[in-house]
Amino acid sequence: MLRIALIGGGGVGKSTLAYAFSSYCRKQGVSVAIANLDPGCKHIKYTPAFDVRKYYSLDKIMRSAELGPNGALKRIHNSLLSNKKAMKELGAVESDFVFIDTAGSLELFLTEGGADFLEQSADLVLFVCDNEAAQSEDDMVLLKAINAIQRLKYCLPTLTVINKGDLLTRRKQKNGQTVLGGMAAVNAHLRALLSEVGKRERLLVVSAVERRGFGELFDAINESKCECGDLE
Ligand SMILES: Nc1nc2c(ncn2[C@@H]2O[C@H](COP(=O)(O)OP(=O)(O)OP(=O)(O)O)[C@@H](O)[C@H]2O)c(=O)[nH]1
Ligand SMILES: [Mg+2]
Repeated sequence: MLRIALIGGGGVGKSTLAYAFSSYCRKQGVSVAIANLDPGCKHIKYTPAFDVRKYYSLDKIMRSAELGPNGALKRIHNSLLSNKKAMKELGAVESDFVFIDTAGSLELFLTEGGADFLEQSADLVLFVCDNEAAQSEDDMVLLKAINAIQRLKYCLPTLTVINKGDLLTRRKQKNGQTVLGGMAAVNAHLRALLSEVGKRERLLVVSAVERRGFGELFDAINESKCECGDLE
């Protein structure tokens, strides 16, 4: 069993990816379950094997504690770790792959109590961002840095997944000159990485809606198993 947390900013496509990629994995003969860890979500496309909304309501906590959505989310995550019933139910979800679909907040996991939750409940992290975060070569360096910070924070293997690959386009400079952007920037970055002997880093580009890049993502997850301590 491999427990895979999808984390990243709001609206980057974590839930859509969890839904679409799980059906791809099933076609590869892998059993999959998805846990919903977003207490504020209103619609989910998949049937969750665990749903945090059974235990917490973001709206209720916002009202009762007079907090905004981020504060309420933080409070729920802080309480979740000591909620034995919820953690037991989440821990009892069994499948080859268990995807943990989290709420859109990177700070929750980088600087708040969510990091402890991740370390206890996941073996591998998919850091999901979208086309907006992959517009230039500088963005690639930034993504690499964020990946490194995450590995430090969680002590978990982390794959960076650029979703909405279908929307990656070349960007233009203000003076009309075309600069390397979008998919071209990703490719240039990968070429530079490949030229460095011994580098194992990858940037995975997928499109959850067009279901592209899933083969590479599936392979990368399987290759991460060694790093996760799952050597079968
Ligand atoms: N073009 C495009 N749109 C996508 C893709 N994946 C998701 N979306 C759209 O992006 C929007 C947000 O998708 P979600 O899956 O809800 O994103 P999320 O990261 O789970 O959002 P939060 O849970 O609110 O943080 C939806 O309108 C999706 O249809 C993709 O690969 N390409
Ligand atoms: Mg979501």
